[in-house]
Amino acid sequence: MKERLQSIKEEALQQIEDVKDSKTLQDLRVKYLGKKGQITEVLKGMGNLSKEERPVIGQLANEIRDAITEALDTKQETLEQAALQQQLKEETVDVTLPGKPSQVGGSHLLMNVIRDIEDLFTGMGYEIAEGPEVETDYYNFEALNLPKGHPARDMQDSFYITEELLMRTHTSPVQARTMNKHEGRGPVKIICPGKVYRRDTDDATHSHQFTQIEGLYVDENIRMSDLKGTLNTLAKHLFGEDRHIRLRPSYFPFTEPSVEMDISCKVCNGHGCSVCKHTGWIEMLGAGLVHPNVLEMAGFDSEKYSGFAFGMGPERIAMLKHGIEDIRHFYTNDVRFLKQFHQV
Ligand code: 2NL
Repeated sequence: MKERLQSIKEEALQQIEDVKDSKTLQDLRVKYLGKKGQITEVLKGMGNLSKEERPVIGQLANEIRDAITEALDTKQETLEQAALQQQLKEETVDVTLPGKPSQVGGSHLLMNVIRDIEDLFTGMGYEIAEGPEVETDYYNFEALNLPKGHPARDMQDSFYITEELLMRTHTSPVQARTMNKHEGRGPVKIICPGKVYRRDTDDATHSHQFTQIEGLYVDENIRMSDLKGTLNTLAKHLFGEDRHIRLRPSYFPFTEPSVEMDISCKVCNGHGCSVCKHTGWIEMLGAGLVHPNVLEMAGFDSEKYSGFAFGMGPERIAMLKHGIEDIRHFYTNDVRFLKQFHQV
């Protein structure tokens, strides 16, 4: 019986030693120590032993059971530790790895152009003025020297809401409204950015909705030279110090005299190429001295006050700056187009 117990011990300790997972270890615990386990089986046969042998074998059996129990417990501890280490290793987070980039939006190219121009003019003492996009016939046309029946109204056909209400065709009504608020006292020094609407058929160069920035400076002794200096500063800010400007006579109902400003072509440096249609110049904006009628209607004494005004299209500026060939790119919202100009 002694030998039997000894061999059980040796076999058990060897098997416990070789175990690789806790499931097998649990099976071994049952195999050796369980109710139907091998030690129990041996002890059951103790009835056949002599009185002298019984305590000796009993003690030996206890020792062996304790030894196996301890081996099992130690192994279990070892396996649990190993499992924990493995789990820690697998679940390690490397905080130095780069994170997943999140999609960040950016401002629209037109907003970038508008803000750039706003910054330039606020730096020269201008204020930014805004007004309604649904406008009265009076402010959109009448106050700008475009009475009902004036032929120039045809060039700015609009979307009418009623006979007297329409989507504004330019940002000039904001300037007329601002002048009114000044109750005949200068200076008025503002730029007006915003959306405007025209009843046009959309194509590469026309959009029924587009943006404008207009500027207005009304005070005593404002002259053509003030306008020219301001436009020169604007042109160089937008297109580079090496650009030149020229003013050509033009016509707008709300200015007299009226001019159009060209900027020397950057591609050919004024020598003529396909971009400037071999003229060396590219048309950029319209401007002029505020018509006396417009000043008077807004409550200013046109004998005392004078002013200049100019208007431009941010779409056109952006198209010239970046070589964009179709105005519809601004409004079809293809992110592949828009992303090229994102500013955060
Ligand atoms: C253009 C031309 C222009 C103005 C806008 C203006 C406003 C008032 C009085 C006088 Cl309240 N003038 N605005 C003047 C000349 C030209 O815009 O081609 N814009 C895209």
